[in-house]
Amino acid sequence: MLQDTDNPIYDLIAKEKKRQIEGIELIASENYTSTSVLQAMGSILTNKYSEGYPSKRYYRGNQYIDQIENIAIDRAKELFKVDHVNVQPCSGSSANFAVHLAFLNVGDRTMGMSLDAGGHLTHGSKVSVSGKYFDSVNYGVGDNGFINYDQVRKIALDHRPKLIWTGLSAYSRVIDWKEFRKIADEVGAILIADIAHIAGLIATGHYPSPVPHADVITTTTHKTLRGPRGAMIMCNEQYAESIDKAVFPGTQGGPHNHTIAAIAVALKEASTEEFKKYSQQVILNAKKLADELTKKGYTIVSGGTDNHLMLTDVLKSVNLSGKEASLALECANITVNKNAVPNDSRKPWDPSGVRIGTAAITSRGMKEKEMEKIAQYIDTVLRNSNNEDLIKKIKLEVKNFTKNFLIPGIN
Ligand code: DSN
Repeated sequence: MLQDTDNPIYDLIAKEKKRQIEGIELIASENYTSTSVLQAMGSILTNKYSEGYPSKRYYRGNQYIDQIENIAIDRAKELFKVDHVNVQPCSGSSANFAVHLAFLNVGDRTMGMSLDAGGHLTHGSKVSVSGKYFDSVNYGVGDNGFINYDQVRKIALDHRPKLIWTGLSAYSRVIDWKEFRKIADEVGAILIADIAHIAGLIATGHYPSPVPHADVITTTTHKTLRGPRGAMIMCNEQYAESIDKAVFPGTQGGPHNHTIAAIAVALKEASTEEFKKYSQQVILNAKKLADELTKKGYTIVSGGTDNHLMLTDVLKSVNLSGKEASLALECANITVNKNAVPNDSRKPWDPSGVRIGTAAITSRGMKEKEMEKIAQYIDTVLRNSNNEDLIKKIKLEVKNFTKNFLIPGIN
């Protein structure tokens, strides 16, 4: 047993478990998986190599692995109503890299939402391979924090990219996939929707689906979808071969079979009525939390949220940088990440905002009433960030508060 063979690692896992239990987890990209997902993830499937795809493997002995991968694929097709699914990308970043490889040559032009506007590093940021190997141009959001589709169109027409990326990491509003489709058609671009953050909300019909507007859809599986850390690429039959080749052998070797099995389990869970209700509550909670923070004088980018997250300009609200605010909150067992806000004048390492999400706390069964309490904790901490005694008191309150909410897969 791990406890006997490697006590330092066992001990640190136990400490991390305690941290998860005793804290309010507001990182928008995190969630708690079920015991079943954890069981599949921690299984002997990790022992097997299976380069290739079901019935087309380079190694023998894949009779069961093939069946598992096919189940994952079929469940994803059914849930998202897509033609083709590749469940092998190890992460969202590798999925997005594979998409670039499938359609572009080095130096070709790609266009995506800038990081500070709520896009993702892999949508063409200059510090990522997506902006280093490819000629990337960015669009942002208007002064009101919403995507301005006229501006997106103008940038697309001026630069005529081969790929247009939509999707979000910190954009809290509904994306008009249809309008992006029109823009992509006007410039002859392939349209990619990265739904990593909102996959669970889309699967349950609580956020518009990019199907059939996007040509290719990428997603991680561990955020609102509540599965293991992994990713998928979904596309029309027309692009299936290019996508599969770009994943393997283009960018990866043997797939993580334990993860693929856990993705299959999560996809089954995501098709239940219970998960549908959970997803709806995630959004209700986010709206409530945004309202409560607004009432307390916080600036929420775009004035609210349509999904599971919000971006709070803490510099404007309480004169703390994102780094200072996230550190103060961590001292009270409340976890958020510092985040740039649109047109941020500060550097990403210490930006003006924090991003707050409700997917994880909703998995613990928290509802609107608890959002009022959490907004109160956040406000007290941020307005008294130098008062160590008060922060210690809030930390104790948070510990007691979280005791009432069990964590799937842990308690
Ligand atoms: N790191 C993830 C997030 O927090 O949104 C995306 O890569």
